Amino acid sequence: MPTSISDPARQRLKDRIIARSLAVGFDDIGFMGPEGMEVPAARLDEFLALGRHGDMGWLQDRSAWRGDPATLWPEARSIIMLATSFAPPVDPLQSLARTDHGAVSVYAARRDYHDVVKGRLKELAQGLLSEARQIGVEASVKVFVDTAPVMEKPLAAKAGLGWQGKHTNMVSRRHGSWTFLGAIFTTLELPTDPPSPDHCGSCSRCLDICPTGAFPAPYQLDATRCIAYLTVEHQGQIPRAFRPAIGNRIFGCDDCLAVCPWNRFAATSQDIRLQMRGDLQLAPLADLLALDDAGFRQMFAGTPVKRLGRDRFLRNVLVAVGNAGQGGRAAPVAALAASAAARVGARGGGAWLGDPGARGRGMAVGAVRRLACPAARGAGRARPQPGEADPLVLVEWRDGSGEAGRAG
Ligand code: B12
Ligand code: SF4
Ligand code: SF4
Repeated sequence: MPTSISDPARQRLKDRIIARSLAVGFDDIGFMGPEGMEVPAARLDEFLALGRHGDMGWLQDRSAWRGDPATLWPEARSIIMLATSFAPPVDPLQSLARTDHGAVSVYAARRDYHDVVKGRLKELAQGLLSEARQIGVEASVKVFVDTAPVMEKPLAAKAGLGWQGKHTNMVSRRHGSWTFLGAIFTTLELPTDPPSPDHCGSCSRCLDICPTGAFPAPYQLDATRCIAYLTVEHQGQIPRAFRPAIGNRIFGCDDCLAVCPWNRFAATSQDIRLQMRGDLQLAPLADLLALDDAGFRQMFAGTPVKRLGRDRFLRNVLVAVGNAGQGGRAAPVAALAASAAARVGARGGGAWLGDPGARGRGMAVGAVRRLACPAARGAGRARPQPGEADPLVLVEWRDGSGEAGRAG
């Protein structure tokens, strides 16, 4: 229900909410009304019509809600957008040179932000309700982070937290490209903030660095070409054309975010609940290959990586293994090759070509063919294992035959 309070009381309430947001751990906050989202809604429709969402069918499922907060919750009168910095202590692009290690993107090599941000949103929403009650007003709230049908980036831009950069993520003058977003919808009518202007200017660093050419135009992303989609959201095999460009990125990609010049104003995140874990961010590929299902779950417990499941994780690791052989770093690749030699042809858990998961088994075909290892190359020239019936795997044997022996 819309509530009736005086303008000065509304402003005081807003000030109290701002103070509480900082106290619970948010780094920035902005306020907006739920109307005026027609342009982002039309762009979402265009993105979907062009099929740029790939197999993220959930983006299409409730697109009317996603494009219009007033349809999602007609009683909402204000939207409070919150940002949490996850600025890394070192440039994550340095990890890309360690081709015998798997690089997990900055947002994922730590506790799952969904849990941390949602906890804080709930705490702040409770605080808002209690502040409102103290002035005799009853209100309702809903909190959203990431998975709800809400377009968080254009909302954050409208609430003045920053602007949607040419890489399509929200950029903040204070925190650069490194922020997680979250939203509180409320029936309270609160004073709004002006939207932030675009400060990209003539810069095109994010567009130029993208390894897979995922930006058809500035401010537009074709998700089906983005490494974050291919390694995190995509269910099937990773298309052959993108495998070399993926390098050693085994979960997500930071390139377009990392080169943004506005990051120079971002202080390293001090958030103790979101501290980065170096052991996850860059781990030896040989160790990752040795993980069985239990080992995978244990290593990535509580992080976004765990949701991928060991089957797709192995798929990604094997793409990186295939690429490691191309880099010419003899010693590290020799270690991987030894690991390959031990696994090629074996059956059961931990064995590449005999892996119980079809995605792992299929990707293993390409990996052993590209690794600079005679044993692996021998197996790569061989035939599918007796009894192999999975079409995903058979297609890898059939279509990738030209890759045999190419490496080294
Ligand atoms: C789907 C999704 C993805 C998909 C698609 C990304 C995308 N850009 O759409 C994939 C899997 C690729 C992805 C990747 C990443 N994601 Co993501 N993702 C989402 C999610 C769930 C929905 C985004 C969405 O609505 N996409 C649909 C498109 C149509 O929306 P859009 O990008 O806003 O589209 C705008 C532009 O294209 C622009 N536009 C289009 N045409 C034109 C033309 C002109 C002239 C102009 C000016 C503009 C313009 O207008 C559109 C509407 O605003 C949000 C959470 C949420 N609920 O909002 C997180 C979210 C966007 N992701 C996030 C993050 C951190 C990432 C990664 C950095 C993770 C990583 N390191 O791997 C990468 C970044 C890749 C990138 N460059 O975008 C954060 C971004 C935070 C921020 N500060 O912006 C979010 C908000 C999650 C969160 N709660 O923090 N993600
Ligand atoms: S996350 Fe990586 S692959 Fe995706 S658009 Fe950015 S640079 Fe390109
Ligand atoms: S890298 Fe440049 S173009 Fe890309 S978002 Fe940052 S300022 Fe904008």
